[in-house]
Amino acid sequence: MKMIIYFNESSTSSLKSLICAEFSEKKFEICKTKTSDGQATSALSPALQVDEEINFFSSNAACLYLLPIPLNDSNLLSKSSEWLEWESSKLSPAVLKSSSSSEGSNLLKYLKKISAHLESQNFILGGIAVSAVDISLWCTLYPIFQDDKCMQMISKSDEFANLIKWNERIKTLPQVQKALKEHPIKTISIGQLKEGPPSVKSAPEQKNSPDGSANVSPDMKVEVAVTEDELIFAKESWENGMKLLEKTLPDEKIILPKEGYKNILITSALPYVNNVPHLGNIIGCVLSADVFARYCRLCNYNALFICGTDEYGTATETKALEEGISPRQICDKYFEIHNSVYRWFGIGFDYFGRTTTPEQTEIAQGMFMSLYKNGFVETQTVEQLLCEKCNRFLADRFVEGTCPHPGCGYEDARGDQCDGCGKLINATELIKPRCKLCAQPPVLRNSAHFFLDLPQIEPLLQNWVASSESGWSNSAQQITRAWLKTGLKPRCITRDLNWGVPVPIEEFKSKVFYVWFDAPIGYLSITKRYTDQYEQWWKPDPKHNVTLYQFMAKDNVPFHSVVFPATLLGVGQKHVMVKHIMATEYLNYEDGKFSKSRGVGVFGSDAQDTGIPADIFRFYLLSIRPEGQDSNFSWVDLATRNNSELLNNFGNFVNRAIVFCFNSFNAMIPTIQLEAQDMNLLALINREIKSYVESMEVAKQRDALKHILNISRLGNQLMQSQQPWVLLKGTDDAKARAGTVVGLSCNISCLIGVLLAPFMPETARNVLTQLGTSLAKVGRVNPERPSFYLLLPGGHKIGKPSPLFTKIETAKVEELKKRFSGRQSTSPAKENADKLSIPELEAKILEQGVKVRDSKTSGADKSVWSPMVEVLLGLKAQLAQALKEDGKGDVTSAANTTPKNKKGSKKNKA
Ligand code: B3M
Ligand code: ZN
Repeated sequence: MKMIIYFNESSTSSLKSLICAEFSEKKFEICKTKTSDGQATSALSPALQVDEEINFFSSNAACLYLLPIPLNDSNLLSKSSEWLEWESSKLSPAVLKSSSSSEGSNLLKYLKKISAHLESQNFILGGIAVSAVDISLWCTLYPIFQDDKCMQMISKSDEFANLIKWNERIKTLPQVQKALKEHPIKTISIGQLKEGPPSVKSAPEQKNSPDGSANVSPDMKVEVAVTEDELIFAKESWENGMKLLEKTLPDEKIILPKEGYKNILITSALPYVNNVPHLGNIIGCVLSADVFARYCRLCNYNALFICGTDEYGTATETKALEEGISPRQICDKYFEIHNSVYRWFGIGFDYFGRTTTPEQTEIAQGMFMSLYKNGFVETQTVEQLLCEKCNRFLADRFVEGTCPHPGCGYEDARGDQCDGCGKLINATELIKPRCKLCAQPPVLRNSAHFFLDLPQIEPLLQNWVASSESGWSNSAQQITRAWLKTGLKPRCITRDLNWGVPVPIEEFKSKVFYVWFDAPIGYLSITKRYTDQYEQWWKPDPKHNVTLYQFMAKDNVPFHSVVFPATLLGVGQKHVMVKHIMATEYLNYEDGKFSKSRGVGVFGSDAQDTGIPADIFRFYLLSIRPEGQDSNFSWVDLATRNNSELLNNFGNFVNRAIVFCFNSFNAMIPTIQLEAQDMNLLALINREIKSYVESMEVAKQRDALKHILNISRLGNQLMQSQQPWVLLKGTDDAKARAGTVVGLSCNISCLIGVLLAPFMPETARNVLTQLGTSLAKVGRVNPERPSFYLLLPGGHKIGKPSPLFTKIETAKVEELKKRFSGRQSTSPAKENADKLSIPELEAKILEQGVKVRDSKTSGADKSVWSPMVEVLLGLKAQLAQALKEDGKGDVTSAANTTPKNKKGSKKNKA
């Protein structure tokens, strides 16, 4: 048998095979892989070669070959592979990081882990003898054991006592002594041992140099150390990665679950139609869900992304009254607004529907009937306020009166809350209550309602939560636990309203379901509008293994984690249950709250009117996505990130790569011949891709974005250290090297284009088009094996370069800040555009009154004239408001007409 150990005196992994070879007592030769000038002869020689044909590229594999674990102990075998895996994926990178960055790594944590593990045993795997695992770990830690400062530091703490003893034990073994004596190792020096975040440090903010290039000093080489395993993996992936991808999913008109694929169902909370969404709403659900859906498509997951407007309930009725149109008209109007806003933001729903459909009625009623039959609903009588004049039960916010709280006495308290003292109110306790619409005093009436019997479903629910919550975002888990801790009470699921899904029980037929009972059913009914095969997604065949991801803001969590799941469990038809609740915190606007009424913040089509592209908004919103805590939108920050991260880092790199290829290589990707240092770069890029995938899988989209930007930083460093512009003027070899650098840079640009596609779809398309390719051709990520592979081979023809981003100037920032800072700065013409004058309102009221009377006298059904009445009431409310603003109103409580109001009204008249 002939054994060759490839030895590199500055690599602790060579030491591993050397020591293990001493233990094996076999004969071996040494082949040095570094020449005297310190250059590696080959970045990729094996660690060990046996009989000229078996190559062990990984040093851990070589150790196991030389110093085998007894094969009959499967427990020991699996433990040893766990440890070795940990050594190469965690420990070794942490040691290297401590040597190459001042930022600290997880190393201390790992040392503690090993030390604690050695508490009751002499060696890592127990037993009386040293194993390949001990040697592997020990060699990796060798630089630390050699470093006096490090040793001083760790010997101060008892936590490392076992580790120090273990070091002594191994260091003094004769085989170890012999190996070290004959082939001493040059160790890297370890910086200060301290803990830090595990990702690559981002480069300092870059400024433009005169030639427009990022200002990275030329000697700043890409020389962060990587492990040998990472190099092997990088080479293998670069060459074969493209082939490793399975076939791309066929593009089908209707997406249904497919056997053999990951079937992913994605929903975004269904926005109410009573408002125009603001940037906080957009990042909270639709945009986050869109990024996830687009990521799934990159990964070749079979994903369906569903959303739509939530159209029933008091909120819609109130809005209708406010605007003087019918609830149906409100829904139609706001559905269009939401739809067009999302279209502008590039939200790629597979289907965007709405809840006021026959499908919704059918499914909601069906689910209710199942609950009813299964005994999970009960009736209770509730005291409610009825306005006899308006012939309607009054929702809390439709009643006003005097605050019942002692010492307050505020006369304009609302049925849910008093604006005078801020306390919550029970509508039935208001003193001198009056109907908000007609000012008549309402009467108390009993009304029977259905309640969902949550206490009865609770045991099932608790079980389900316990088995599912691990896939939920942190806040979703906390909110749910808080809900469950207090124990569940029955919840009322019906209302005395017109605008909703009718309750399908004879005695209740004038009532509708509470909006939160039917809203989540909207997910199903909207899917049914998309395909009548919708049950394949919502009541999936187990063989399809459908996984449900739901995106929402944190206030929606209890309905998705408790109430709706309880409904589904009560229905008992094996519906798919949510696996991942992805909840966001809130987004503030310039350190305050978004407020439509005060005109603060960016709403609806405002973003479009700024002239800033949708992708820039997407990028910015995603980079401040409120994941762990509330975050803040600021124009200055948006401009800064646009100008530094997009324009200067990413845009600059991609543009330089493409321009070089276009001008100096005839728009053709040059031949790429990677050198050892390029392999190092590939390995570093792979780390970023791996982190990107890990973050994206759990919707940590902010983090994922950072990893993409780290890749373009690495790209800039490549350009800056290799200077292809200088190489191009040199020898043939230098020119070939320039080709490699440019070809590699174009490939990195292409990779960034792909990874960025979920975040900035238009920009991605632009980058890929300039590179003469498309998402359909190269847009794939392999989540099983996240790595960089050759995307654009030598000879590939690229398109024309053009800059990706434009600078946002300070003046623009100032203008935008002003424009959206409050009502006074919005254009007055626009403000009043949809407000009618008093005479206009009076005329409309007359006209509408005639319509109602005609309709009633013609014997039309209530369902026909009641919406007309709503419109009439709304117009009246508007008139009352207008009169009040004009100072003419017969204001019920004169005391509340403050001087400020009067002043305001004078100004209005002027
Ligand atoms: N419409 C609340 C909201 O827009 C509600 C969500 C329903 S999700 C089923 O915040
Ligand atoms: Zn009334």
